[in-house]
Amino acid sequence: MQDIDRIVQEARAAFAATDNPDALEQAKARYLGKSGRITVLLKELGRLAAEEKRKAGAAINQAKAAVEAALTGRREAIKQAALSARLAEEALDVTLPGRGEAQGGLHPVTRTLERIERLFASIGFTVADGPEIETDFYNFTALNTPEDHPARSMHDTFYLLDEGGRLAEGVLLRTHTSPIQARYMQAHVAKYAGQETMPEIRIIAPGRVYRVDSDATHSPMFHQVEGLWVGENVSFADLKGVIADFLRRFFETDDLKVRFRPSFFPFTEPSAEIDVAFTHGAQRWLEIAGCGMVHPNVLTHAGIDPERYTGFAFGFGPDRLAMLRYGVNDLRLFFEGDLRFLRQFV
Ligand code: 2NM
Repeated sequence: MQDIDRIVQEARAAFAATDNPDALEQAKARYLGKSGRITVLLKELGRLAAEEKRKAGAAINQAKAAVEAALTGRREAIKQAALSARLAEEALDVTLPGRGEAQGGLHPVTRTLERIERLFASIGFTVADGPEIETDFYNFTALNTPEDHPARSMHDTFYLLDEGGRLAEGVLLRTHTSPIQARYMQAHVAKYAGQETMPEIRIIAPGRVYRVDSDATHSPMFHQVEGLWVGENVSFADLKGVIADFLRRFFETDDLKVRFRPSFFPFTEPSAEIDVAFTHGAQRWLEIAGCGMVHPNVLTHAGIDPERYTGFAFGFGPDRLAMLRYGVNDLRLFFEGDLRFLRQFV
């Protein structure tokens, strides 16, 4: 009987020493399995006399029940320990503050574009757009730019490759937004074909443009806003009035000094650069846009009779305008996507 009590104690100790279900089942087999110590005792009962058998049998069954109880208890304890460990590991701190919703905002160049569009809309201009991958025809030919003009060189313009890696013929990334105006004029003429008079064209064309250029004041991608007003009796005086009025409203300076300096563009004649006077101590003239009277060849390409209609066009760099308005000295900052920079304008 001493033996039996010791076996029960050993079984309890063996179960207590396990810390996972597999080890526990192995320990169980050593006591209750086919050749486990309790099972062996039960098998040996047959050799005893009847009286002895009854007494020993009762004691062994009691011991077996005790071992089974210890086993069940340990199983439950291991299960609870595993659950507690998992609860601790996967604990959620519901008292942590939330991350909050990120506040979005418009890019400073977008805000500047919208401001320009709003100011021109107030004097009857609508917004037109067109593709960023342009044809050689709309980007250059329709705009009176000769075949040998430097703007057409690989050095200045991004050309495209076809699927075989060869230069794609006749297409490029637009180098200005003027092709929008060339397309618009052509479509306008088609729309009013056969009518006695063609309504005026008054559009601005904002968008991304691309040139092979990169430094503090040039980005390979930048923005332009071009404007076009075509009709009967549209003059250079109208051009000066519209531009000067726009700049005074844009910079919120009624006595802003604006200067038109003779220049050259293939698509306008005469042409001018537009300078604005800024005074930081001394006065400085800053070039802000180009403009001119639409060249007769450009009107003719669009199907407009240059003897009857005239027009003016101009082109601004909204990135430059945004730099001036917000006091930014490196253009590239606008296009690096650094939120620490961009957040300042929201
Ligand atoms: C500029 C300067 C001068 C311009 C010309 C045209 C078009 F299509 F009518 F011919 N669009 N934009 C133009 C004229 C653009 O940007 C500096």
